[in-house]
Amino acid sequence: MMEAQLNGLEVDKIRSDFPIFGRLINGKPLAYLDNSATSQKPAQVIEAMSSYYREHNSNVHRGVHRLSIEATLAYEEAHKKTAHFINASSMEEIVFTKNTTESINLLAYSLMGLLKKGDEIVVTQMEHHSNLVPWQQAARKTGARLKFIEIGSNGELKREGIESAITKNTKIVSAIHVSNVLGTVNDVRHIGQIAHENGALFAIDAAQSVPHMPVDVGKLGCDFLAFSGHKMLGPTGIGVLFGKKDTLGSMEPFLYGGDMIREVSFEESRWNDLPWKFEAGTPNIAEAVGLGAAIDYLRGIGMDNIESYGKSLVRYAYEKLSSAGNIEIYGPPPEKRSSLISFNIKGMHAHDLAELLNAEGIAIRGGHHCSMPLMHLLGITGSARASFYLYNTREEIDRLCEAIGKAKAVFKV
Ligand code: C6P
Repeated sequence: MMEAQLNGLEVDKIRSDFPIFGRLINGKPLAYLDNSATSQKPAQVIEAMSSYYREHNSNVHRGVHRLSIEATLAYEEAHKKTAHFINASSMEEIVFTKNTTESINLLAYSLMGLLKKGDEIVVTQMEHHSNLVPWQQAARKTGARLKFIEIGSNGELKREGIESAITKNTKIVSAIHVSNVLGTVNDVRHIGQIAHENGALFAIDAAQSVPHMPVDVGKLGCDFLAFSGHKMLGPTGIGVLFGKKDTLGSMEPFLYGGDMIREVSFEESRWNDLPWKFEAGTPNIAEAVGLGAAIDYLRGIGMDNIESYGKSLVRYAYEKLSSAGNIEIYGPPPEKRSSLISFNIKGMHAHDLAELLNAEGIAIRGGHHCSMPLMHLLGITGSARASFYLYNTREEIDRLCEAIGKAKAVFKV
């Protein structure tokens, strides 16, 4: 099948790199369709982390002995790979954190000093809690006002809403790139232009875009970009905050302590160079190595190929699900979305559906997807969500649709 081909590589071959696909769930082959929550990990990532612990384990930036030098080189190499992956100018622009959530918290804390009463922070109405709650807190603590770019009925941001929300009083604009609920791919480049015309800093929550499409921070024109390793074949416990060198350089650190300092006296301290100024304490070294291996894997396949394969899967799923009947699909048409679909079967709770699908070996997510205000706007408390990645197949989507049919029969809807 044409679409099972990815840059000349069989999806079967890709699947064979992922040990978890050897598992049966309730006696059925695993159909893992919960990739927006977290992705599965190829043997190459697992092996890179295991080999780091078996052969190179030590602390970084602290020793002159052989293992410490090897660990430091591996850790710094992971920063360099990440910089190259998103086209940052150097590893100084790559701060490792725990995840997207921590990256955005770092930003909100560090930028709080810029804010005062009368200033504005602008986000969109489709933010994940990670790009909403930290800014709510920053606004509350500084007296700044939090404003929202509105969503239209098509699940896209209103073009005129961008221009009306961002004003000369706006100091920070932080926008989600790809919605984890609607799948909408936002024109973040345009939002960034308007932010900069008004003298504001511009940040992107790229948790759902970096794993699925080529992302180039130069082309997007952002000051900051946050994402998580675990959604892009990497391990949990490693996230990224990209920041432009000059901007990061002028910001206050978020956490204080070891490794982030250059010099300390009893009275005061001076900060280390970038990015270490923002990486206090012993970092997640093996996880950084794992992220580097995930990036190698993704680059080996090609982000363009991954994006087009994801689009072909979502188009197929959208068409099949739309014709299923008694279903409500949220968000824009497939050509305007990334590789995920949220939906509800009328008369069935999303959790009931997720449980019935689990009995068939199919993993989807049901719930509010950490986006309660968006759920409120949609007039629902939750949805089912199927999200795809490079190892998924049309056959798994067929299984999803068949299992939904069975679930509807059980619920008589
Ligand atoms: N969304 C989902 O199932 P963390 O947990 O920090 O790695 O990522 C947070 C996050 C931030 N922004 C967006 C757009 C996201 O989708 C997520 C994570 C998962 O949708 C878990 S709630």
